[in-house]
Amino acid sequence: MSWLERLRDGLSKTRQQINTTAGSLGADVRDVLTNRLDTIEDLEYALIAADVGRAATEEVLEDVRRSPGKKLQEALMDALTLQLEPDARRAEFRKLGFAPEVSRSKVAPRGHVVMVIGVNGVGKTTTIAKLGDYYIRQGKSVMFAAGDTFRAAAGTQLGVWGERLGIPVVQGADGGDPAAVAFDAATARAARGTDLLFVDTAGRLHNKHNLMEELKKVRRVIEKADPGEPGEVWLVLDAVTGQNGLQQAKKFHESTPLTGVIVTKLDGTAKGGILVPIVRELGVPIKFIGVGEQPGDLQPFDSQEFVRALFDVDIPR
Ligand SMILES: Nc1nc2c(ncn2[C@@H]2O[C@H](COP(=O)(O)OP(=O)(O)OP(=O)(O)O)[C@@H](O)[C@H]2O)c(=O)[nH]1
Ligand SMILES: [Mg+2]
Repeated sequence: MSWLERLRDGLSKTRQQINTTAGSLGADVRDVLTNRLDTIEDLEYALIAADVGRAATEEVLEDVRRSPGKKLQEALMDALTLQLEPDARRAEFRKLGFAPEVSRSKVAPRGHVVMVIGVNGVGKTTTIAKLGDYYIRQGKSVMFAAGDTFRAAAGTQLGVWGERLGIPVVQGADGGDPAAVAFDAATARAARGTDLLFVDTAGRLHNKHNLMEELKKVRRVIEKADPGEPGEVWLVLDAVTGQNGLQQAKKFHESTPLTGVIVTKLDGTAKGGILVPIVRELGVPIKFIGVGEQPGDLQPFDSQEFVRALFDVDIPR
């Protein structure tokens, strides 16, 4: 299965929820508004169940009502694509009444050091491996820092990936100070002139004060080792956690300001809509999405492609 098929497949549960209105998705919006208002109610329910969130759902329905000339599915897809745009663009395009053409772009990190953070088991370490694979293919030189000194096997896990991908890994002592590993790695990256350093961190709950302080410290020492870095702080979020994931993201963002979010495990959730409130309420862009356990299963995020996959509509290539 290609990653796109896996994404479509993964979003099928979310799609099924929206398809409570299946018979009506092909209908004209005008007809729905005059004869089948219950369809709008069904839609509202489905969007909320998919974790799109209240504010976004209201705007989506408003946009649909304002498009009597479109088919319901088309109006819905345009409105959802807009909800995945950053604030300024969203406001601008909602005024114009259509979705912007966005092309799946390469994600170029700002600076050289990317901190990768998140709660336990969301997929940080495997995502770092996939990112390494992605950027090597883009012709970049890459290093990893095994900054999870908490879980005994974590350094080995990243080490194995590093070996497989031919990416050097800066290791620390088990139980050692994660900030020390980050400092060594950031110093080594600057000295070697490597393009990108991805710093793995131990999984932590967003409500554990000490652990959040530890993240700030890791950030500070990277800055000390290499002023101006880290250029990026990416939060990895497991799509399966839905609204709880959104709460996590808010807490992490308060403690260590995020520059991007990576949503993993979109291959197994009915909560695909959670991407919408992440963009809206955090104002942080989604950089990549993960749809499986293989390296190629991590892909740069594209709002149109995502919405098309959600509705199982063919994507012109
Ligand atoms: N199905 C699926 N599984 C994934 C995806 N991304 C990661 N995983 C799996 O999730 C599990 C946990 O991945 P890790 O990378 O170890 O997660 P982590 O966040 O580093 O975990 P801790 O370091 O323990 O906090 C592994 O079995 C991964 O293969 C994804 O997009 N889809
Ligand atoms: Mg890990």
